[in-house]
Amino acid sequence: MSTHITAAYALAVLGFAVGVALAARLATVDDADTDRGKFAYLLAIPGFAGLMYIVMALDVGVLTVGSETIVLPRYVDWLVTTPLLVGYVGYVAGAPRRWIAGVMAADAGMIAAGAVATVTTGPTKWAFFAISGGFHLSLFYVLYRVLPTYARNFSKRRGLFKLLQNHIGLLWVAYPLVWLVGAPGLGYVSAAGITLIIIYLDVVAKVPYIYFVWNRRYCFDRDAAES
Ligand code: RET
Repeated sequence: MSTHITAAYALAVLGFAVGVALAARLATVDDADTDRGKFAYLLAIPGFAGLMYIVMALDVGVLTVGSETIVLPRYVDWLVTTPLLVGYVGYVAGAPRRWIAGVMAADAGMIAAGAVATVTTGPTKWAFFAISGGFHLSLFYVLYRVLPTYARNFSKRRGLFKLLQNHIGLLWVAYPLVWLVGAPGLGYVSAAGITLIIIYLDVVAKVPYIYFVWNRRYCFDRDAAES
């Protein structure tokens, strides 16, 4: 692995460390608020990503399956942390458990099918890409059509909900496009280029997300008092 890529992984680990520090403060701050925002749970997002990034920086877990290559820790990271990112948005919206579980399951399906698409070839690859894309669309449907009907009931939390909804809405469409132009798809962009783009996207998808919650941490309290 080139030193540039190793350096980018190391920088990302630093970024996730900032996310962990922020999430840790969020989890320990303001006595009674802690339960209402379920803040402790957010620690796992930059925490687990940081761990997988250390593994990637060490160049461990790059597997070759037939003619295809997969960076396994990347998919393990996504499989664990992206359902948490999207599930927490459901929690902020005040959605019932079945929708939170449903959107988390769709997300996990998207990542698992994407991993299969990455290591297969020919029609199988494109079938799994389509399955992953289908899960992606269903996730966006829940995010933009279902969750807002619940978020509407909260005056203060709604602001944080919209922020996280659009943060995901803007960033997450980039992933299938990057996959498409990279080696697992059409191969227009070099593996090193794709790796750098994904590192950047992953940090931006996770660390500012924690910051947004930190910034609006009191919204849970006020709405709880109102209802
Ligand atoms: C894949 C492959 C094929 C199709 C689709 C994909 C979507 C991936 C997404 C990943 C999001 C990752 C995030 C990481 C944060 O750190 C698996 C690339 C639809 C949406 C947000």
